[in-house]
Amino acid sequence: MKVNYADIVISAASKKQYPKAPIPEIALAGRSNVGKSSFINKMIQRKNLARTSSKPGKTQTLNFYIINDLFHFVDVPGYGYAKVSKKERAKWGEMMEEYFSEREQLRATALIIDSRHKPTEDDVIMYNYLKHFGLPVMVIATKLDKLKKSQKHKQLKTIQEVLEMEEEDTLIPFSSETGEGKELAWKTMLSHLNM
Ligand SMILES: Nc1nc2c(ncn2[C@@H]2O[C@H](COP(=O)(O)OP(=O)(O)O)[C@@H](O)[C@H]2O)c(=O)[nH]1
Ligand SMILES: [Mg+2]
Repeated sequence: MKVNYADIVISAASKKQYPKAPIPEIALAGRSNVGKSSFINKMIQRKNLARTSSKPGKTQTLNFYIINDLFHFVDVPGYGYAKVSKKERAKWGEMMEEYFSEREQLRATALIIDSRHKPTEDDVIMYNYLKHFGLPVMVIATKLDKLKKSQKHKQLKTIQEVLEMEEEDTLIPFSSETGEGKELAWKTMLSHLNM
C-alpha cells in the first residue's frame, strides 16, 4: 500500500467530535508505551505524525488519522499505566465504551502487544473486550527487533496461547524499527477494509 496522504483529523475527547465522514475505520489499542504511535508512523511512512512520547498515560483522547482519503486509523488511549487516578481510569472506560459500542464504521482493531513479554492481564482483558463487540482483532506483536532470533517462535506461540486467539484473528510479528511485518499488516488491514 502506497500512502500518498496522511493527516490528523481530530483528537476527540467525546463522541460529538468524531469525524462525520462515513469512511471505514481501524482502531489501535494497546498498553501505554507499547508502540502504538510508532506502529502508525511506520505504516504510513511518516516519522512523527502520530506523536510518540515518553510520558505514558498522558493522552486521553481518540486520535483520528485520515489515510489516502480512504480510511481512518484511530489511536485509542493506552491502558495499564500504574500512575493513573481512579477518576481518570473511569473516564478512560467510558471513552472506550462510547467508541467501541457505537462506532458503526469500525471494521477491525489492531491490538498492539510487546513481543518480548507474555501478554499482561490487561492485554487479555482488552482482547476479550474487543471480541465481545464482534470485532476482528489483528494482534501486532511489536518490538520484534529486540528479540533474539531463537526466541521469536516461542514468544509468538506464547502470545497466541495466552490470548486464546480465535481462528479469524491474525498474529502479526512486527517491528517499527526494521519495518518487519509491515506487508502482512497492510494486507490484513486492507482485507478488513474490503479494499
Ligand atoms: N526497538 C523498538 N522500539 C520501539 C518499537 N516501537 C516503539 N518503540 C519505542 O517505544 C517507545 C514508545 O513508543 P510509542 O509509539 O510512543 O508508544 P505508544 O505509547 O503505544 O504510542 C518509544 O521510545 C519508541 O521509540 C519497535 O518496534 N522497536
Ligand atoms: Mg502514543
